[in-house]
Amino acid sequence: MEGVVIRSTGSWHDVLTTEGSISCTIRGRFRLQEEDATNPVVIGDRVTIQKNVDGSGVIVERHPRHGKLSRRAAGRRVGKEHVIVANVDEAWVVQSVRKPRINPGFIDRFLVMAEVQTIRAGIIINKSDLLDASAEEHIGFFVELYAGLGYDVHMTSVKTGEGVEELRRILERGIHVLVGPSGVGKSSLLNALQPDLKLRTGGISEATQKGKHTTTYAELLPIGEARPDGGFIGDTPGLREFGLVGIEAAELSHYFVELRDRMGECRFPNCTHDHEPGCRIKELVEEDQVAVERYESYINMLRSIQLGDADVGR
Ligand SMILES: Nc1nc2c(ncn2[C@@H]2O[C@H](COP(=O)(O)OP(=O)(O)O)[C@@H](O)[C@H]2O)c(=O)[nH]1
Ligand SMILES: [Mg+2]
Ligand SMILES: [Zn+2]
Repeated sequence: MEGVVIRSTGSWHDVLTTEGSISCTIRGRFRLQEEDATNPVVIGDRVTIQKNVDGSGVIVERHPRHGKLSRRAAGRRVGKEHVIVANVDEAWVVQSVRKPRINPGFIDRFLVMAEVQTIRAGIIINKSDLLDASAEEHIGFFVELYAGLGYDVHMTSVKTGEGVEELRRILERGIHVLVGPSGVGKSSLLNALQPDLKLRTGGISEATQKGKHTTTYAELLPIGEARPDGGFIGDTPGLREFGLVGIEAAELSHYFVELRDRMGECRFPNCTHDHEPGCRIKELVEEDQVAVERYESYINMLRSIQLGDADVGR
């Protein structure tokens, strides 16, 4: 029997099958297909199970993964990765028009993370009901910028319902993750998409929210009908601290889609597009062919990497 791991609490894994959810352990001598990863089974994994007479189950095989979302393993063991959600089809960064205002640095770090992990990425800009004339211009600029780079961009409002149905049609297929700072409306959006989730929203200051109300185990929340081949949103404490797995300063520009194909035009092959003479990327910024906002994000991330502090998602 096959299914998808929808909850993981350490030694027990809930596997959603066509017969419902089954609590499973992992077979003792479970063979790891990827021995450089720290965890054998995570939410999103497609697995084969055997049912026990008492109704529980045993995971006997993990199917090959695609689109996994990982972070560096604790202790910075080089090369070791810690997968937090498997088989991610699309990762979304959630921002809001105002309260809090859009943070392009956050978006760009997230997009780099998605490019590193070769996961399709999208941007949700919530609270479109708060658009006024000045915000319209500012937000419109970023919508065009990111859509022009090839990312999916959606404007939504939980208050008016704008864009919510459209988003539901996307999220009810495949495995998705939502990442975003506190207060942008992630929980409100999920409640609007799936009212039976009843997630807590707003009203708590960011400082007090940190200790309380934290997800303590990893879970896939179904969007629409709960079926093994249905749509899910990954919800895990690990999402708050994922980072760039072993990324080097000299390769950072590979993960900026508009820089990727132009780097060969710099004088030095290992150009970091910072201080080097003959840098074509800096010319492109001056010629307005590369957005200065993206270049600034690039330089900020370059500094983080050079300082050994390359975590994103905070
Ligand atoms: N005006 C407006 N407020 C919203 C919208 N979505 C959420 N909010 C409010 O924003 C605050 C934070 O929402 P919440 O869902 O808790 O954000 P989270 O921290 O990202 O989960 C709450 O007071 C919500 O009522 C929206 O589309 N428009
Ligand atoms: Mg929330
Ligand atoms: Zn350069």
